[in-house]
Amino acid sequence: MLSDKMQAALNEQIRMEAESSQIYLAMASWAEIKGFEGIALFMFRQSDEERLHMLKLLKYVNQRGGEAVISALEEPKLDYSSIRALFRQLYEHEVKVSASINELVDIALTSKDYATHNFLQWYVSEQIEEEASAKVILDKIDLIGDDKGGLYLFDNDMKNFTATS
Ligand code: OFO
Repeated sequence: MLSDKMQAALNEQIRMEAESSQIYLAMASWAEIKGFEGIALFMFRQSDEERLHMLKLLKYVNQRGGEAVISALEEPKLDYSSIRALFRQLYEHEVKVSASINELVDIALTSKDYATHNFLQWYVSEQIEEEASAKVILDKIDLIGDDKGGLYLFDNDMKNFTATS
C-alpha cells in the first residue's frame, strides 16, 4: 500500500510526464510546419515515450492499491525562436524531470517504501540517458552554428536519432 505522501508525489509525476508529452508534441508540430521533418519525427517519438512513462506510473499507482489521478494540463508556452532554443528547452525540461524523480526516490527511501524505490530505478536510468542525449544534440547544434547546410544534415540525422545514438 502506498502512503498518502508517496501517492501524491507519484501522481504529481504522472502529471509531469503527461506535460512532457504535450511539450514535445507541440515542438513536433512546430517542426513539422517549419519543414524540419527529422526534428519533427524525433519530437513525435519523444512525445510518445513520455506518454509511456506516464502510463507506467499510472499502472504502478493503481497496482499498489492507490488511485492514479489524471490532471488537466496547461498549454505549452514555448520559445520557437530557433532550433537551439527548442532543444535548450527540451534539455532544461529533462533536468527538471530528473530533479523531480530524485525527489520521488528520496520520499521512497525516507518512508521505507522499497518497492517504489525499486520501481523508480528505471526512471533514474532513463533520465541519465535523456539528459545525456539532449546534451549531445545541443553540442551538435553549437557546432553547426548558422550553417544552413549543416542544419539540413542535422535535421536528416534526427530522423534516426535515439537516446543511445
Ligand atoms: Fe523524459 O521524462 Fe519521462 O521520465
